[in-house]
Amino acid sequence: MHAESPFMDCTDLVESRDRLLEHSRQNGYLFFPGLLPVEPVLELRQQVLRVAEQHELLDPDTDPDAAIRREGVFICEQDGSETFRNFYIDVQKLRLFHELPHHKHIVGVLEVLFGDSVFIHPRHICHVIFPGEHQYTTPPHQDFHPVRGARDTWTVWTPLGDCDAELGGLAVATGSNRRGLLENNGVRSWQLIEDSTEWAWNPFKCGDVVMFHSLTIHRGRDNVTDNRIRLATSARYQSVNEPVDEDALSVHLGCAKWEEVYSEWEADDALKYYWNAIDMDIQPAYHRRRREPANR
Ligand SMILES: O=C(O)CCC(=O)C(=O)O
Repeated sequence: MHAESPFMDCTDLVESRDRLLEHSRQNGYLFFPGLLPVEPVLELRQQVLRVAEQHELLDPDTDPDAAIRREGVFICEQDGSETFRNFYIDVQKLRLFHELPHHKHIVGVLEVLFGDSVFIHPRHICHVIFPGEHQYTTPPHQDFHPVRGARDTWTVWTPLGDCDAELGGLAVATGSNRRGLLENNGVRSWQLIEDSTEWAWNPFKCGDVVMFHSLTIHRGRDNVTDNRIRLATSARYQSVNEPVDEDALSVHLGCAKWEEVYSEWEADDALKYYWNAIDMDIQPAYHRRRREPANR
């Protein structure tokens, strides 16, 4: 049984880069309650739930905003189903899903952390976690394995709405970044998770965000509700002066091409292909070179 304690509120650390760096090196995460205004987060939640409704994933007799799954329905990223894929492509088409990770409150923190201009990977993840089937709960892992590129890449995990204990959320192994890059399967199977590991976690309010380093071990927590779907997003950030893996510039899971994602956006939308205007060191895709599935 591993110990669990709440995240430390890092809001005041942003005033001093030294203190922010010290906390991030020691603990591997930064937690900011209420960093984002509630409105755009709730708006994105509603948009994702409208898409879920269109794909007949929600209980037709309840308010879509309550995120109650249709009885008997379970989908997840790993199940390889057409239902998941078609739904997920429509989520990826939402402009706000790609805009929210650019919020100035997130980028402002990371500018202080990196002491440099921030590059926002365009490949964003929407976590749509149905209740039950806990064999699909995201196991412990370090994001460097799927993401590659710069080691000082940070993930920002944003719950779309309040996330209580039953919905689960995300837990971070405090200080695990200091263990360096570990063998992936050993971490995912829990073999390399030390008994002394302290997991940081607490219920989240809408607007809270947790950020963690690419070497920080983290995991999803089981959604043990009867019927509620957990929604969250992950976005990755790094200095513009560090290398980025080519795959980080593609649509998550390779589920679509950018042309399809952008098909209903305004023709001159500045968010489209914004990374092409940034001079970066783009490394050939690590996983494609090794013929491994990636795109996380
Ligand atoms: O939201 C979740 O359940 C897991 C998220 C996660 O592990 C990740 O983004 O790497």
